[in-house]
Amino acid sequence: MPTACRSAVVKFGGSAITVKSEPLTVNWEALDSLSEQASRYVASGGRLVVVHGGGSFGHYMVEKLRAERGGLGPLEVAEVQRSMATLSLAVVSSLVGRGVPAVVHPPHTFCAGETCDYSPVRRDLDAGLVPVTYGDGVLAGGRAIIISGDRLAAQIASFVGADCLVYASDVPGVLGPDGRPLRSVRPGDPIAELGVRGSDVTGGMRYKLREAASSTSRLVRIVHWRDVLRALQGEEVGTQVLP
Ligand code: IP8
Repeated sequence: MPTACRSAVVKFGGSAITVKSEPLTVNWEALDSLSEQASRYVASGGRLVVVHGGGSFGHYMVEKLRAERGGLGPLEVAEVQRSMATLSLAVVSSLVGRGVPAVVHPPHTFCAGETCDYSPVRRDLDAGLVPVTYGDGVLAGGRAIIISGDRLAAQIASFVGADCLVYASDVPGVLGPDGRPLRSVRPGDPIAELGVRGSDVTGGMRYKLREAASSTSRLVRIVHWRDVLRALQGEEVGTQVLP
């Protein structure tokens, strides 16, 4: 199999791997498909880091706790972390079940506020493992900070020198104002304003584009979750994000 991307960071979007309208529900069809594609990529010699989003785990939990308790203190941060750790175990189980040596790196162990030290992720990647991390809640100075997986993915891609950064979504790419997927996009370009299904506490497509465009990877794409392997093989699927 030709591999255009020798090393890659793939973000499993929360919109893809969870059922956003159903609290705390994994979309196993999408997650297992992504794991299968990751497995084939790794078997072909690709170096891989997986980052996943919060979907109906992290986003739902943050919104619920804010509404019920008026804000996020230490106990609420612990509850957000527990919900994300639960989802990460589903991701790792799916990957390991397909022969991918996936290991979890909870971001609250290597991020102080929004400043993260990605050395443990690179160490495990260099050792031949597939590090898995995710958007999370961290406590900094008594205050909860929600770190987006979109940002972690872009920063890790730069830190480990990944050729490619691929965001897997539940839509076929970034949609233009006419509702059709764009072949390429820059952060300031006009795009469709999509209503959010379920909760989103970190910022939607414009935020994703800004973060994606900030990475040093030579190829950055936003694709439907079915098309991740094709993107890693160099096919022009989804939308290419330009700096
Ligand atoms: O879905 C959000 O991560 P994202 C994580 O990558 C939480 O933005 C805890 C809401």
